[in-house]
Amino acid sequence: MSNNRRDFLKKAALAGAGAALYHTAGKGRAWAFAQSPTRIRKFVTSLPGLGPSAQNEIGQYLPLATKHTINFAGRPTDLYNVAVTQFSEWMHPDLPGKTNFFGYTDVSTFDQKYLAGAIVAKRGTPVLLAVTNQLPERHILPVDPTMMAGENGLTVGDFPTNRIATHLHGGATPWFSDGTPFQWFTPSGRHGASFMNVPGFPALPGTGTYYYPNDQSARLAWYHDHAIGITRLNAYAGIASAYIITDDFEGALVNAGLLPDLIGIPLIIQDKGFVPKHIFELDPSWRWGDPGDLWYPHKYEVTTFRDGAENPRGRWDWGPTVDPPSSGTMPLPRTSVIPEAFFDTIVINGGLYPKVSVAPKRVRFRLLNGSQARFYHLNLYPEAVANPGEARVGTPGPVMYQVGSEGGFLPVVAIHDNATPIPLDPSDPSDNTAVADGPFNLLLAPAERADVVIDFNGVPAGSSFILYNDAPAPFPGGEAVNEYFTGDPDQQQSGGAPTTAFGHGPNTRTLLKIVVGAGNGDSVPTHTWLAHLNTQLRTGFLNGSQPGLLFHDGDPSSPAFPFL
Ligand SMILES: [Cu+2]
Repeated sequence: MSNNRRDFLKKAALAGAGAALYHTAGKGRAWAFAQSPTRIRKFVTSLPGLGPSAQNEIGQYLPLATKHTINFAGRPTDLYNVAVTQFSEWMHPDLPGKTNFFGYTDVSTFDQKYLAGAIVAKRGTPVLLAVTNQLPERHILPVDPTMMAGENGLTVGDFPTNRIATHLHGGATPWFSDGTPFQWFTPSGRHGASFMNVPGFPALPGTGTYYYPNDQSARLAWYHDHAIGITRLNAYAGIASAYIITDDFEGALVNAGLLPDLIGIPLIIQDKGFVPKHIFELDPSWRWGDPGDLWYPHKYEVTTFRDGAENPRGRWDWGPTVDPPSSGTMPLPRTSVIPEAFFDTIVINGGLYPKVSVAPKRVRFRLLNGSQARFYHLNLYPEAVANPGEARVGTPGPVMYQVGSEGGFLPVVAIHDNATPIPLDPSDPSDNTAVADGPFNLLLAPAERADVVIDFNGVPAGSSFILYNDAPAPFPGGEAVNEYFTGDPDQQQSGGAPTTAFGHGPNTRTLLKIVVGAGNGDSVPTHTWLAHLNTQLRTGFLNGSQPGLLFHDGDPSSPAFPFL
């Protein structure tokens, strides 16, 4: 342990004691909830891109995994070797320290970065992925030891916390490679009941091997951890990366000029909380990361105590005090899981409130909602000239043409014209409830993807836009304590954050700033492009670019998509 850290812990312990006294005195200051530092400037660092050539001002980028071509099971196969390790990274110049993560890293480059290990796969060419577990014994986040984790009542506390299981989200994968919760393994090779390496591709204890046939159409998938009882923590800690499947249909669209490029700009959108310097004033029982590290809820703050008294800082209903009460509730553990976690700081590709420059043409973005629970309802608005960093809400920005989703290419382009704010349910006077059926602009639930071409043709150089989220959290019935925006009400007395200062986080609305540069636009006008693209998407769809979707129960007389 470094002197600095020991010093910090000592000071922290004192601060914690002080806060606890304050709490006892009834002044209401201490509870087990914290907000990220309030002086993080928005839109000062650039969006981390794919590969070292796309790094931002503070060295952030998304490293690709290294491909080795081998012959396996009689077929050319792409082999990737990654490790899961602990590392730290500067995420923003205004954070009080580096952030500790768990995450994938390519074994040959050992380039440890947040969301590293991106894989670009080709339809029909299988991928063999070998994952070596090099995690330390201690988890960087609060682990609830009482969660179910095995047979006969075994819980998380009965097992090591450095268990991993790699799941390809969106992959059509054989069972032994699906990385389901009981397929976990530890660095020493201890493993869950259904762990199994790829037949014919064994590995030493502490490594798991996975076989992905890639017998599916082009799309953005992602791989992330899925170990029983700690999936929420491992994925939030960073054990996740992109897995892009390309195919010939997509390549032909690129060659025909109907897609700007094969990969596009990834936008992996997540919400995170970062430990502030004064963590022990906010959250005296916090005993995990240092300032700058990831924060995670660890205490189940009940809305109503057992004696019926309301908890003004409560966040979650509790079995014994709901109506009707549930029976068999166990005592709340000291370090507890909570139903779903929302955080106050938006991170895209690991960048906090990043900015990105684009040419005045059609630009392809690959969106993934990599958040645990937060939905995003997205509109693109012009940046307010008089209020830099804020959006001119209600003024539509360049149209977003959605060409694909987590299911691959759509049969027809979905047009999001940025003229549809979240529809609010008038029966909730607090304006925190969305109409669940829409209409929506672009709505992304957790783990959903959107393949979007934004049309910047004709936009004057120097124009800037804000990708703006107005989805309640939870969705559709939200709570104000989970929403952060400039000038929001001070909610410190109800377990929330102070007012967000202009130009700074926390903010869950202004996600990304897009600045349009100078240059030539596309030679094909957008209405012509759209007509041609729609023809190709429809033809590709009907020709089986998406096998298995065309007919109900395989019956050709019953088309699933009569509108085609
Ligand atoms: Cu998943």
